Amino acid sequence: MLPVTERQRTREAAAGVPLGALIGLLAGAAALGVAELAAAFTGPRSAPLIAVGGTAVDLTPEWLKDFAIRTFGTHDKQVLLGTVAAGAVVCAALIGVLARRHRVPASGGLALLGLAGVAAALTRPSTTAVAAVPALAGTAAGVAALLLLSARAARAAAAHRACGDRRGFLFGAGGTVLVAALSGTAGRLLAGRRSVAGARRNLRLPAPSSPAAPLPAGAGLRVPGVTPFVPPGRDFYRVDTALVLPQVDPGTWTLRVHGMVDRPFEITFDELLRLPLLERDITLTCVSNEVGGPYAGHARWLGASLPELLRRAGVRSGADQVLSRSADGFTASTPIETVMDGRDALLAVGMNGEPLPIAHGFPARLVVPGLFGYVSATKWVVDLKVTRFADDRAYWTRRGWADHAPVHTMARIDVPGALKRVRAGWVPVAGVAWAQHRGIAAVEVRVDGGPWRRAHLAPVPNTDTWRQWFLEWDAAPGTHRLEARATDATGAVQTERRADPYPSGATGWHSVVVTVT
Ligand SMILES: Nc1nc2c(c(=O)[nH]1)N[C@H]1C(S)=C(S)[C@@H](COP(=O)(O)O)O[C@H]1N2
Ligand SMILES: [Mo]
Repeated sequence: MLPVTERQRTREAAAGVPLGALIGLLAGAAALGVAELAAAFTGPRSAPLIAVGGTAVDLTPEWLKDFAIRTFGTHDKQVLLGTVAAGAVVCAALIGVLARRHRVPASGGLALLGLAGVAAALTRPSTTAVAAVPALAGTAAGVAALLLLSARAARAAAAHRACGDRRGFLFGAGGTVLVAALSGTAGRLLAGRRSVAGARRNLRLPAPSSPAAPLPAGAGLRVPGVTPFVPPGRDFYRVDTALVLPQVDPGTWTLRVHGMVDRPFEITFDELLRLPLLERDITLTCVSNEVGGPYAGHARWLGASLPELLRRAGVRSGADQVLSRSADGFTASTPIETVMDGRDALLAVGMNGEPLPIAHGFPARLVVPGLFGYVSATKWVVDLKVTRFADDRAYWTRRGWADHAPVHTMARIDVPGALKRVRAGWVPVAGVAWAQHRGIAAVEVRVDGGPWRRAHLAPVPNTDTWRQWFLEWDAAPGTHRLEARATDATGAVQTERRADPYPSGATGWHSVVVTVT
């Protein structure tokens, strides 16, 4: 072997960095591919990146979550998973570079990352010990690939690029890519078979025993730009903590009703469909919605009466909360008093004449008119525990959000849009307003702080839905501020006081500035 000069050594070490990074990335890919395959059997939430991402969601402080929702909106999940993936890429590359010189510490580093994946998977709500398997299997594959590839790369370098040894490395690298790609793809395909999309398609919902009255003619204004009264399913806002959609099979679904009750029971989906089903128009809103924001949606729901189910169980005195739990461990605490006060609280199975979309809770969810979603609208619901606020907290209330969260009276200006330019003359000003279960009695609009003018209100089927409103504005050239406020049917005027969503929902008047030319 030729003597190696200092310069050669430095040059080789530098050249080793990209190769090291490549080795790290290949080992990381093998780890994630094998983990993905294992997760096809143990459930998607046990896949390391998803488990770490889910843990990150749960540990994120409220201010950062607020910022993420505000900045990325409903793309917050993609941004989070992208960040976790980018972190994994950087770690894998660094470990690969380290492995060129120090194989044992590098393997230890990779094993530590794997352990973080194991810890994240095991501490997700509603999991069992098998959730550790994907991260463990992935770590084993990753460490094996790391040791093999760095050993072969070292041998090739030592033999000064003798052809045979370089070939050894290339075979190893090719094999690793193959393992990563095959296991990853197989994992994806197998996981696809867990999808309940087929079960949803085959499901026929029974007719309601209590149908909703037809929507009054004109409930939806035909003003371009105003939200449709019943938005198409894909436009219905979605807010939840699920990084992968829970796939809950109606064939094995049960709902357990227990806790402070005289007669705990469990029902299957077939039994649920045999109960009297109510069809009701109810608008749902999210506590995270900013003034003027998009997190409100309306649907015609089909479901069993929630108070009826609680009466069947026999709520004991002293209980003041229903703690509902979803298949993926999310929980919501709903005041029993509200559920039992005569409003149409539903254990819903249908949305707009179809089974619930998977993203909106298939096969069953709660809907309680008048409460924000986080204290009432548990999707993929599998468990109802009758309890007390003094004893049990829920996912968001544990993080400081309010226990009692009735929706605030809110008017939103849909047209003209903020910062839009409009032609001088008669301009339609229109939008939606909501005060679920109290009802909207008036919407008023003012321009540049002038006198309030009453808007025309579209008819509504009941007090649990949003209401569209409309006004013609004689717009003069210049820049103008439009403000809207609603009055609910108890006579209370929407408060002007600005509040952030945290901890009990945003308040204040929605305003838009427009330029008239
Ligand atoms: N399982 C589960 N259910 C959930 C949530 C969740 O994170 N997980 N989020 C709640 C919140 S905060 C809201 S506003 C509504 C939103 O329902 P949607 O996604 O159908 O619009 O679902 C509620 N139900
Ligand atoms: Mo929400």
